Amino acid sequence: MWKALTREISPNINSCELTHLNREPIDFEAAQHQHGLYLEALSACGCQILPLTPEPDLPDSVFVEDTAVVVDEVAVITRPGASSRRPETVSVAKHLEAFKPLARIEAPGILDGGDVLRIANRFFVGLSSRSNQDGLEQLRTILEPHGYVVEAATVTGCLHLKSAVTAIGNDAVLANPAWVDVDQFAVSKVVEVDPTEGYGANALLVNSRLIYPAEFPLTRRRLEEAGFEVITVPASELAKAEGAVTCCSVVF
Ligand code: CIR
Repeated sequence: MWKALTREISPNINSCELTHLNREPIDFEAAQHQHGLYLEALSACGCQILPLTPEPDLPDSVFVEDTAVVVDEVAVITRPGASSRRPETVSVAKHLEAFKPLARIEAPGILDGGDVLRIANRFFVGLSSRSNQDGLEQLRTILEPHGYVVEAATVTGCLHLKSAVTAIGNDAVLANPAWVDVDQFAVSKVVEVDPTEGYGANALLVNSRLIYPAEFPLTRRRLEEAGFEVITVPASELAKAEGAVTCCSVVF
């Protein structure tokens, strides 16, 4: 069975890191409600939810994706680019060691899971403000012996590579071409976001279905017209913290 590592939202979410957005108040209760619907969507897609220990003092701790990259053979504990987020990895490592051998990204490497795009057995690492060449090379050293390919990707204008592009199949991506050149992924199918929905490139693929924010109906229509099954969840509150749907889980 698929497993989804998740964590409840910190009551200090309003002190989250922000890079590209201006701070807007996040309604904690509304965010919790939306997060609950997200967990339901994960369950509906066949995932067993694995809740991590809450970390009320770590504002961004709901965004577990950034703390680990998990494949069948190994769980890679990252070293997040924002130093305020590094303590989040302690509980994640403790939880994942029950399931997989662990490997770790070490200083001076930095790597956020949000910058790690997996398309079949290829991994693309966005060299952003949160992930560097050293982090990429460490990830390559860990994953290549298991048959994966790890490459760099260029991204601009947004926080993470997966703000700009996500995998929606083994040979297909959803992308915002204003932030990323999709040619670098060499896939045969590209769905572009509607130009008015720049933040709409983040979809979470689970068991052939896409968990997708309700806030981007025009892009949703594009996905459905292209034949994808889409489950929408309201995700407006955590979007104010620069989080989207992939960010709130590690699915393995
Ligand atoms: C941060 O800046 O680290 C958080 N406020 C948002 C992280 C979102 N994570 C993700 O896209 N994977």
